[in-house]
Amino acid sequence: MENKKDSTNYLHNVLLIGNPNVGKSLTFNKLTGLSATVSNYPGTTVDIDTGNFKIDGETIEITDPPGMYDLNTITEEERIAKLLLFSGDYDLVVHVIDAKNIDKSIDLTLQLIDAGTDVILVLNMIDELDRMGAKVDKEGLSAKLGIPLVLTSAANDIGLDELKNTILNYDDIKKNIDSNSKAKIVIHYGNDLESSINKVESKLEHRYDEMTNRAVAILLLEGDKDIRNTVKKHEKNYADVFSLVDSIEKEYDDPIKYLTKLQLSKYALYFKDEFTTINKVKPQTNDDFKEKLSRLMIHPVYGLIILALVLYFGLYLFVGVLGAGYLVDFFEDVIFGEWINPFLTQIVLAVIPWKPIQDLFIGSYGIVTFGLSYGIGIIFPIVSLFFIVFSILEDSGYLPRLALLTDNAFKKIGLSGRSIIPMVLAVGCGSMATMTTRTLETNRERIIATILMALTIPCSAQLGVIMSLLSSHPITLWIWLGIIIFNFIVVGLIAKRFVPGSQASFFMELPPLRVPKPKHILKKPGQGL
Ligand SMILES: Nc1nc2c(ncn2[C@@H]2O[C@H](COP(=O)(O)OP(=O)(O)OP(=O)(O)O)[C@@H](O)[C@H]2O)c(=O)[nH]1
Ligand SMILES: [Mg+2]
Repeated sequence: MENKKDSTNYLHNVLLIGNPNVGKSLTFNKLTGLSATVSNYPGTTVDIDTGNFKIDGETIEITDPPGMYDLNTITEEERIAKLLLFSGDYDLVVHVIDAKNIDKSIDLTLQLIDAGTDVILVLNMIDELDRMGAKVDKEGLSAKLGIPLVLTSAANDIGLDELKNTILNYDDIKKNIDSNSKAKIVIHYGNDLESSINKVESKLEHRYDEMTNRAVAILLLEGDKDIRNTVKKHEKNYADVFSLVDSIEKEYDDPIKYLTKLQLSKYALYFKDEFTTINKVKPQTNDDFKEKLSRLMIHPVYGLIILALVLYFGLYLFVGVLGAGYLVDFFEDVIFGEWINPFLTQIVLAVIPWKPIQDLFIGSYGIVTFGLSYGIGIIFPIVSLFFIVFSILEDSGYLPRLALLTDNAFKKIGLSGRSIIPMVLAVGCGSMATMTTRTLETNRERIIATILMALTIPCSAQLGVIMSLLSSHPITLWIWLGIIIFNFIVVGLIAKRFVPGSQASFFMELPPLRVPKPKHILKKPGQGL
């Protein structure tokens, strides 16, 4: 393995990849000490985070892109990860998968192995597998795949040192596996597809260094547009290659992408059956309860009742009454009114002899007595409590269920349920939420969602001001909420009418419901403020 990135400061440039919501960002944070956003819904990371860690005097650079399901990507943010993978800038890939869903994710590991990529497989969330009572045959799986394998629980700091060591000593560990494993898996897509792949591969004249020519041929046959661009750059006779690919595609009744996926899923099931005991364990009672609650959350009637309860307890009672009422009073009247303001007023009067300059700091419009007491005394408690509710919603896995519940209503304004996530995030911070519209499937949905966020949804700072103004008359809060909803519907209907494009479909994997960790919840207000 050679280090392909120009920079020589790093022993390895590691790319973390894997399905959305498997714990890549949490692993990244634990390895680097940084704080990339972590949430329990697919599509949290929409940009590329880079950091590094030191081990045995070596520095290792690590990159955390958005999640992707497959090398054949659908959304823009999935494409980011794929393009990094294609860039050849990384000499080592760490593929993180959810240990419970090995059969749904290991096909990407197989694609990577088949593409000649240096890859370490990480089975994360091993705590949840343990709780199910299931086991993984770590050595057997590693030997069969022919790659290093680490079992981790990023949330509980398990396996992270082993992961660091495996990255550091990748070459030796890999050599060892190669010399010991006898029956390493070789991907075979069936005779017809293999002969088609060979035909395309033999037409390629360039030697691709970011992946094998076989992988390039497979991606071409699967109709990947990005690989076409790469091939166009490197092959003089790219037109012949493309026409060969097009003619082969016509020989098949089904899209080749579907056929290769089908074959890979068979391998994936084999790995799950052969190297784990997941199929042999019974679901836990705790899981039964979560399953029932999950079903209620997406039920058209009970789901709305749960939503009303979440709004009432989370937003109205916790943020509105406790935050905007009691806490703001306490901060304003006691902390600033009785302690800070009188104390600072005394200091200013003693130190500054001129009234105009004194007025700059104290009095009705002073920076301290007005600016600070309103900024900190009012906004801080409301926004902090808001972010606590927010992170409970994010970490529990409620948001994707809300997305499913609201899908039908959202379709009426040209969106899909998926857009509820940027909408809810917009209440936290509009600009951050605009970034997450990247996870939406169509351009039209992205535009409509952005228009709605910009025109109708108040951000947390505005919310703080409005709540503090209106909380003494709760009825006005409900009127205000009604106006926001009215605006939302009207702007949505107008946007649907005028933004061109087709209706977005809805697909979202439901992550398991989890009790959020207090440590994560308390971290979020800090990131949000
Ligand atoms: N129980 C458990 N939960 C975990 C573990 N690792 C991550 N999580 C939780 O899984 C959820 C997803 O974690 P993220 O780190 O945001 O996942 P990601 O892969 O970066 O997701 P995207 O950015 O959407 O691609 C969060 O709620 C984490 O707290 C783990 O080892 N065990
Ligand atoms: Mg992430």
